[in-house]
Amino acid sequence: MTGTPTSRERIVDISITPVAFADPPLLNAVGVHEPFAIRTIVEVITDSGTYGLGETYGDEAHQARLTLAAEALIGTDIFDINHARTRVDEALAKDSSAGGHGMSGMITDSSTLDRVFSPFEVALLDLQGKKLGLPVSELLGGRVRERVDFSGYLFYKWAGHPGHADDRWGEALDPAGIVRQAEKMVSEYGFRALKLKGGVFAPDQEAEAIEALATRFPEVPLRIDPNAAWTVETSNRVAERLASTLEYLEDPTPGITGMAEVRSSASMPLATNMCVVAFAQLPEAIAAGSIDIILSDHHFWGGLRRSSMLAGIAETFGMSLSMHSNSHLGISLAAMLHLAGSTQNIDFACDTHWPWKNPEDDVVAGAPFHFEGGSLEVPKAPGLGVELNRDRLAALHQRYLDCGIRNRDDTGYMQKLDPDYQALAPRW
Ligand code: GKR
Ligand code: MG
Repeated sequence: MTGTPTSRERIVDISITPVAFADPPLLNAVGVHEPFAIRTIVEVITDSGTYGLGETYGDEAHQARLTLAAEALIGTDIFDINHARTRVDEALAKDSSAGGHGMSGMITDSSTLDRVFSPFEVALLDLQGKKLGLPVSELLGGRVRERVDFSGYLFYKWAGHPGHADDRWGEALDPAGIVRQAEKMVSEYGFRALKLKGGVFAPDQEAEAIEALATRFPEVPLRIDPNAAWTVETSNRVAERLASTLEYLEDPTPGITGMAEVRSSASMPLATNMCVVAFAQLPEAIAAGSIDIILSDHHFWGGLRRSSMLAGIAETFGMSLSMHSNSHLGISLAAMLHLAGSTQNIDFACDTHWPWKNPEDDVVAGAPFHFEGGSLEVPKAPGLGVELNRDRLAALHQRYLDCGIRNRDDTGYMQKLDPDYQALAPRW
């Protein structure tokens, strides 16, 4: 017996809207976050008048590629994701520009096609879910968990942007400051895992911060991520010092070979969102034995279905998965929840920058996310389960126009304040 065929639904319009939202002065291995983080909101509209949403980086070169892709996607059936990807691939063949990775120089090897196609794929899944009355998690094979655990993402930071009032988090420039920040994050969000963004101060000071966290939160799994700021020797030394303290060590040193060297002597698992960020890098990294854990990220792994494919590859080769994040808004968070909610081998609490933005700075309607015990529920409404608030979209777009930031540039911002600053990898 066959079912009733549904009518086809095709893309008639796509809008690409850059937005900006306030971001605190978070320090990392390449500098410091600028006063505003930039993102792009992708809205795909069909001939039935329905819209699907995606969210991605805001850098100018990336936006130009999104526009090329959007033009190529007009007329595509919302269920024809494979064909849509081919169209975007063909459209990008006309592009010879460089840059636009959205990562301030930290991660530049991701696949351009996967990075550009991702928000369209998410929007198509949102549309499919709306048409079928099913949440995206069910289009990805069904939920394996109803709630997704997140880690509290700790950053060294200044009290406020230079020349501006202190933000609500205050200063964290030493172990005591990091512990204070962790206490606030745990009390507000209930996180049951903590990650420290390192690569800012000398490795021993950062190791001391991890030890202070371990003393204050003895039951909480801890991670540190210096974004490849350490040499192999330094990484080995810190790994030995923190052998009994870390759940995993994230990107201590640059490159597939360097990571393999550290992994051969470190006792804890090694994770990456830097040396393996594209399918093409997997064979070499697996052969070299560089990593135990891949931090997946649908924004650069080609969307949600390709991230599910990555999960299958990780399972096949005995690697675990966790999830990477950058400064993001609610559309990205919803997509992350559907992915993590339907991926069996997400074995660790996922990263999110969510606490670092003001709650009212978003483009989604209402306040759909409620942390309990550091976890969020996977949305159950059709599609992504979030709707656009057009007033807020317009306001954040206006802020983008006003703020003058056109590419994420943590190093350039730091150099305005400290002209001698250099982003070095490795630095120690
Ligand atoms: O937001 O400064 C930051 C982070 O350093 C981010 O850009 C990284 O991509 O969180 C990320 C990571 O895990 O490497
Ligand atoms: Mg990382």
